[in-house]
Amino acid sequence: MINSKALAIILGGGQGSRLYPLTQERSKPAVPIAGKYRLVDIPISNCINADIKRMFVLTQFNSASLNRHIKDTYHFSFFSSAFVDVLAAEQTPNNKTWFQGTADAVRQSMHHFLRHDFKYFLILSGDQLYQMDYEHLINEHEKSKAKISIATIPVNAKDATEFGILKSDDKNVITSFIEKPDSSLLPDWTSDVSEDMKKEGRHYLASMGIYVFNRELLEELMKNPDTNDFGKEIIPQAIDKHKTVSYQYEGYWTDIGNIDSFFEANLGLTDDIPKFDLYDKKKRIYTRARMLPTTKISGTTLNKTVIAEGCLVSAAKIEKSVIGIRSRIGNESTVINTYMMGSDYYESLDDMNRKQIPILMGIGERCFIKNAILDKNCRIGDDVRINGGSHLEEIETDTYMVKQGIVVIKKGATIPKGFVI
Ligand code: ADQ
Ligand code: ADP
Repeated sequence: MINSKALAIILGGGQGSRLYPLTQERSKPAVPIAGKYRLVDIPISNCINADIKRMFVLTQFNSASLNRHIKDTYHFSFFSSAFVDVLAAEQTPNNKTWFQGTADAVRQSMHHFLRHDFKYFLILSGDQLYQMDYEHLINEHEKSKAKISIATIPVNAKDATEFGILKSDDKNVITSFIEKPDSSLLPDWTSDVSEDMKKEGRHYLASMGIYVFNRELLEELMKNPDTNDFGKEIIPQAIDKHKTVSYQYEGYWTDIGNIDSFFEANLGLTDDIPKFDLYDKKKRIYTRARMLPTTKISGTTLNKTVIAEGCLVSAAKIEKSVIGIRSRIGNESTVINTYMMGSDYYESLDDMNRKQIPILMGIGERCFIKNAILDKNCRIGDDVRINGGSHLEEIETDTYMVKQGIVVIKKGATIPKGFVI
């Protein structure tokens, strides 16, 4: 089945500076999450689950890993019109700059979209963890006879300053909107939310950055070259002129825009009942099928840990951690509160035996790793001690960075034997 009404546009990221250094060598949608997926798999899977199977991913720069991932993962039938296309900012004779913002990214790519037959643009953010039924969203949009729908969620005062905040009338028509209000303005922006939300102190209705636009309207709005951003310009300017409704959602949703929220979202998968459910039969999250062997574990005490396929683990203890594909963790090592992304390939036994590789990929022996993110293909030597936390100063070296107390080891970095962070 394919939903012929909607075309999905996934905003794959600006420069990704808040997720740096994970975005040093790849575009944001390609950042690995949950041990085996990539960020872009979330909105793409939500679309597939809603039969919306024509998608464009807009990204600020083209990365080989993003293109390879999409090409190798999303094979649709030869006879279907389904596709996932990556559009990176292009330099053309008329346009010499990168995308100036989310609306500019859509504007610059408009000619690619308009070749297709559809009624609604479904504009999605590429850096959020949630499972939403977009088919229901589109149906509600149609029923409301609105020209724009915005998915919304109640948030607390602390988070409200990070989002677009809105107010709606009793028919869910949005009457006012303010992008990222200063905390001093918040008292004027509360909404009448459900009792459950009130109990959690979530009194403000935030835009989730998920929009449905009628095709003709977005086409018209994009003709104004002075608007670069949906949150800052398009939405606040549109609500008075075009019927815009709120589609309220109360399920799990998190914006994983920075290292701290990225870390929390990943480690959240180790909770007894994770808020983001990867084990749901209907709302499946897709990723590349890799045909990896099973994971082998010897002598390790495991607690609240998620381990992907193809790992070789002989650590002493792993606790509250997400261990990604092909990870190798040596004897007597301890890993706590850590997201290890894993490796892109295995080193052969021959290479290891001939000692041609001084420090093997993965974590060596007798290491202690806590509060860290290890990007792919890292080589952590024996007896390394990484103890992340707020006591550490923010610094950056060639091989690692400390951000918000979390130690991020860069992709492919080698941390020498006995090194202490
Ligand atoms: P932000 O998340 O701050 O607020 P923005 O930085 O515009 O908005 O990002 C929205 C999405 O677009 C993200 O996925 C981002 O990576 C991507 N993006 C940003 N610049 C881009 C560019 N130049 N090219 C391609 N993609 C780009 C928005 C809304 C708020 C709302 C929050 C919800 O403006 O009103 O509350 O989303 O998260
Ligand atoms: P993922 O499982 O994360 O999608 P891939 O299996 O696509 O990763 O591998 C990522 C990259 O690593 C690919 O470009 C692949 O060719 C590369 N790769 C595989 N084996 C090796 C190797 N022995 N040395 C260097 N790169 C390799």
